[in-house]
Amino acid sequence: MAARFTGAVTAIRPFGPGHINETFLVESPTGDHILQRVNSTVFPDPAAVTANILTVYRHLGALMPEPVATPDGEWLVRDGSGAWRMWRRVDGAPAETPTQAALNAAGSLLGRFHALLANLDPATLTETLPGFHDPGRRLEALRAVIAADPCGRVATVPEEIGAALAAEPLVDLAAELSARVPRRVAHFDAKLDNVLFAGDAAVCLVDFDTLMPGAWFWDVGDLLRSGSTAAAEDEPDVDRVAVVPWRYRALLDGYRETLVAAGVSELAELEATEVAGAIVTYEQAVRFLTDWLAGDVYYRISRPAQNRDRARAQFRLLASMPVPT
Ligand code: GN1
Ligand code: MG
Repeated sequence: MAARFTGAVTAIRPFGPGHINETFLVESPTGDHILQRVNSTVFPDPAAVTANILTVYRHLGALMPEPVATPDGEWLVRDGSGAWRMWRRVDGAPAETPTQAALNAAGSLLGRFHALLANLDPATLTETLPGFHDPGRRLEALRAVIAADPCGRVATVPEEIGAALAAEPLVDLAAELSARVPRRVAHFDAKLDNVLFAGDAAVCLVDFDTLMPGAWFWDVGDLLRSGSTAAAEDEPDVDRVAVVPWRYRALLDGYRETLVAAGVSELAELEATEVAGAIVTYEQAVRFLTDWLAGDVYYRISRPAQNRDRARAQFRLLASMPVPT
């Protein structure tokens, strides 16, 4: 498949830690490329996903890797196994142990990304995964799987289920904020792993499949969820999972300073950033817990009980997230 895009291929190998798509690094005489097979269970309309990406790429012309077409001008190639697309590889990598400067730069990059998207009409993008960021819908799905208990796993996570139900006020808070802020174009998977760095400089964002119309605070929340702790998303030792205040501040200050300087945001959007970390951490915890109870049907796992550990770690993180008083 890689050759359909690049012609000659010198090497190809699996690449990156994604939970959804399959990703490969392709070396070719024209440079390094990233090839991906879109998970069509998760993304039923890869053509609409691709159209969203091209709309945003043409608008920005920066801060994201360049999509690559086949010599015939196709952005998406289907074969028996799915739909494939390619990007030019960017010189950069996710941060292993980000410094304060790197986190500040990541926040600032997201602020710049949002600022540049402020004048792109969200109606030009398709809502490819309706209700993607919607903790109320996610909690309903959790309740349904608890009731059905298809794998007999409910008894393995009483504390996590309790935490999910106890934090339900965050559902209403998210709905209130969503109603108050403008509809924008957002990334919708703006975790720290999706920021590439060269040293402490944040070079670009990656993983644009979830680009959709929606509120910006979901992106800020995802960056805070993923970047405010040094613990892995699936850390089995939950005592190691907590928000590190300087990390949290560096991310949020970087974001807010850049966005405010650009003069494009509304007050309600800036206010929403203060609770976005808690909201997105909660939503993600509920999603991982749901998948554990459902039998690991959504998120790819590389070891048993990984989704249980992911859920546990996210609930522990939530407990140390700044929340409204
Ligand atoms: C998934 O594809 P990947 O691994 O970057 C998920 C995100 C979650 C993330 C958690 C389409 O992203 O919503 O935040 O895992 N993407 C989709 O790491 O569900
Ligand atoms: Mg993703």
